[in-house]
Amino acid sequence: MKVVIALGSNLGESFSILESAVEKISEIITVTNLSSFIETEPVGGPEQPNYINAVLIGESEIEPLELLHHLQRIENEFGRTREVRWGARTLDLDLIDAGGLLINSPELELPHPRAHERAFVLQPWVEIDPHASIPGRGAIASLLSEIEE
Ligand code: A4P
Ligand code: MG
Repeated sequence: MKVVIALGSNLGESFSILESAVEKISEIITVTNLSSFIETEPVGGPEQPNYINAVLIGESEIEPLELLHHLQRIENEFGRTREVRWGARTLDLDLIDAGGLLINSPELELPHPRAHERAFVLQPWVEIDPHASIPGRGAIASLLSEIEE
């Protein structure tokens, strides 16, 4: 199943954190496309540093919920030291889409409920898959141009 994962970091050595995260993710799924790492202004939350964001596409043999648990484990591998030192997260891994499945459980919502309104997800995603769409939301290129207006 084709899966889309968004990566973000705004504390610590964000570039190398994201690079290591991609390596760890590639131990679980076959990564087929990786976007550029882009610097983005924080959306929501308190005043905080800019983020580095990226999106990857992969081919997964495992179920979405199990994949989410792997992503959370990887977050924690970076998070433990991070939480002690910085009191905030250095790595956020969101599952954006998994084979177009619609899932609405407390633990996992697919497609990701906020992806369609976030340039920091749509822009790197368009770069690697310009014709992709979000089930129920539309083509990501159109969604991105609506935000940018
Ligand atoms: N969860 C449900 N569905 C999903 C899914 N599709 N993918 C649940 C991942 N997790 C999902 O996530 C909270 C809960 O969401 C989890 O328990 C999981 O079961 P979390 O990662 O622990 O917390 P969070 O990420 O702080 O919460 P939230 O509300 O998901 O935050 P967002 O929406 O991820 O926003 N600005 C820029 N420029 N770049 C960013 O990357 N990121 C955020 C975080 C805010 N502003 C940003 C960026
Ligand atoms: Mg998250």
